[in-house]
Amino acid sequence: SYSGKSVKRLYDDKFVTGRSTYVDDLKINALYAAFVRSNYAHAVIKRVHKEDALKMSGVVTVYTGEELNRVIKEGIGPWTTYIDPRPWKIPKWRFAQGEVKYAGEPVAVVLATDKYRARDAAEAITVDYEPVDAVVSMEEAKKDKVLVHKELGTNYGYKNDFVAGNPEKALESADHRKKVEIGNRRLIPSPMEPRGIVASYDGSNLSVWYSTQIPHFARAEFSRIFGIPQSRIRVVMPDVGGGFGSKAHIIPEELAVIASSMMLGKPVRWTATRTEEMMATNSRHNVFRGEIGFNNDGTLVAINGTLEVELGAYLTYTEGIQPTIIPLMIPGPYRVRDLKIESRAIYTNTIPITMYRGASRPEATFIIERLMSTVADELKLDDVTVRERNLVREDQMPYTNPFGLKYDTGDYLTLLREGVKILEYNSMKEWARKEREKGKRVGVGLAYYLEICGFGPWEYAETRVTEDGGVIVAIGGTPHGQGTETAIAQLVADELQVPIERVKVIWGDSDAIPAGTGTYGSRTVSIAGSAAVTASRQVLEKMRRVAARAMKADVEEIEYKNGEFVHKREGKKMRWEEVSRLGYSGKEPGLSASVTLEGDVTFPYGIHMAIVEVDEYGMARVKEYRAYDDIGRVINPALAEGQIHGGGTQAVGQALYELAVINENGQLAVTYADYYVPTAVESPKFKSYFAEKYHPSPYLTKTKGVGEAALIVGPAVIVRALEDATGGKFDFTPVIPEEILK
Ligand code: MCN
Ligand code: MO
Repeated sequence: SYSGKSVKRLYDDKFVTGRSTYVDDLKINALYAAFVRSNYAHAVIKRVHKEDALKMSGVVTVYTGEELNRVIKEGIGPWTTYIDPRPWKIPKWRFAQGEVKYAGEPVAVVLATDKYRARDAAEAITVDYEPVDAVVSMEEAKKDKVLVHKELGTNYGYKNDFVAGNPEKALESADHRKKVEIGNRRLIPSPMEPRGIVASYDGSNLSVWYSTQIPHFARAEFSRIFGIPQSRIRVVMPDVGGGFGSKAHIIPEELAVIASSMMLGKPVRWTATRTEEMMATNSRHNVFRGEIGFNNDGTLVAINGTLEVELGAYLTYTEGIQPTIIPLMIPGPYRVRDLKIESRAIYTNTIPITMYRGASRPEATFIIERLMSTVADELKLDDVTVRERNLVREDQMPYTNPFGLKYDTGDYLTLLREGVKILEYNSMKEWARKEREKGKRVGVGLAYYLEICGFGPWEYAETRVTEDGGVIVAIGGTPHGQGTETAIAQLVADELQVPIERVKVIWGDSDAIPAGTGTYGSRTVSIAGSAAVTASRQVLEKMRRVAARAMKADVEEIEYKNGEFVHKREGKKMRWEEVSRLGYSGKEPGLSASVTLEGDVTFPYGIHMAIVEVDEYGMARVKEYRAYDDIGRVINPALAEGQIHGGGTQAVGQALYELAVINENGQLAVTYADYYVPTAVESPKFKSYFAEKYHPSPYLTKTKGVGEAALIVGPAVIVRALEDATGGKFDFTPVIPEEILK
């Protein structure tokens, strides 16, 4: 069988030889779009001077919000798959018209015959602005003195209290109380391929080639926004150079490209420059302030605090999940049941914030793991002991957390104990202590995580057997770097007992795959994989029927094994290829089956450890990163490990290097010269292990997700190791050299 083995990624030849096709590589005779952007965080647009640009050679036209919004009928909405819009205050978000709300917001789009002409012309456009009061920090925005959106009457987009038990009483009776402040500062998503889109409206149908994680959702949204039926929209996702969540929402630039194509009746394209990519979306700014109560034995008994999540100027599709999922997951794998989290989301005149790198789970994990370490420090207990005393016990499983989430399967305590051994935590800790005695600044830290992932509500898959016995599997999931397609081919090849070379997995074209939800929340191998296995079973049933008819037998008499349909009574046999050819004889119902499979969340967990070294300039390096995870059944260990490596490297960035500075004028004040995304040079040496005695998810595949594991727990792990190395206390990411040296 293929599952459980490190089968090589199936479609990588083109990537390693530079023949892949990203949106920008598509050869389409299209006009190029370039954007004029606001330097002001908040201003009234008085006049856009298009005249000079329009005279330039190759320039076809210039549009502003007045023209574009005639076509962009509806605003960008919340992600109603996961967000209940009712507690929200949501401003209408279309292309800027009359007013800009953040520095970097597009004000006009130039359409020209090539990208250089388009960009030159965009530079030739001047805009008369009348600056108005802006509010560029959460602290200011909370006062509600200056409003980002007057019509909302407040900067609070969301207010909701998550209460369980009686936190006040639990605080009163706890042996100790302690005030805490924990948070993450702003990040910039930096996918290898920046955003890109080509839109072609031919008078009746709209085709969009799009660097996205959510082609079908995008189709539905384009349909709603532009008033075109979904059947007349095709969204194609070519090769996508990563996203980590940041390509699961739609931005006004992309709507402008589509609107321009509709108005001109010509294909229009745009690929973000790196600078534009930085201004298109930011991510992850939040602070938790509150108080905890804990007892002498190290048990955490109460959490009471306020969570503030910055939204930027608008509510992106995906950011809306943050103020609900973060509180729900703050209890993590621990037994604490008396909590109050006042959850708030706040608009500011800054670049809109989106989910990225495991949205909500890294924040919740950072908060609860910092709390565990705080308890350890206060009581002079070690990190492992404190976690041992707080973890949910196996006999409590399935465990319903204080906010009602049902943790499916796991044995958290056993994994902790095994992990401490496998990762050699105690000996590494001792080694680091000795190194420090010699004057080196090295430290070892660990953290535990429980992740919610594998999100439903459903996913689509179709299995089709071709005339010659090949297998095409169409999935609604949309791998964009993970390699999930290879794992799904493994699952299907096992289910059908055919060589994997025969199986092709396709995705990301809404005309070829009628439905889909997308790839995010580490859901794809579980939900799309289970859908593909289900569809494959159904096709196999059809083939048994075909074989039965051909061999004049009852279906029950036909057994399928290793590519042969056997008539159990008579011993007659038919080969897979014969049956598939018969399936196309014109007398049979065809050899395909499609399913939309319902699914639910699942909860992987694990313990990770890091070894950090700090130099005399306060530059910290993660030398080693070790992980021990229970992700249910592992379909492809190499792919799963690869995810730990990628996630762990990004955790290094978030913990130590990546800080998106917004200046007092609300402008992004970093470039990639000082916004430091870790490369291979900064990535640690990895050791990654998966629990052999795993706890399966309820999915057919028995899998839980791993796509975000290391970036969910990594920041807490690395910060803890940094504390060990320096003796400092750090509650905000990233911990930059200035703070380390303090
Ligand atoms: N896998 C496995 N066994 C399991 C679970 C997973 O072998 N029990 C393998 C899968 O086959 C797949 C990979 O691990 O190759 C991740 O699978 P899964 O956890 O199901 O996650 P998804 O396929 O749904 O991918 C989404 C996840 C998310 S949410 C982010 S964010 C992220 C991540 O994947 N973005 C990525 N990893 C990324 N990797 C790359 N290269 N690029 C991104 O944008
Ligand atoms: Mo994600």
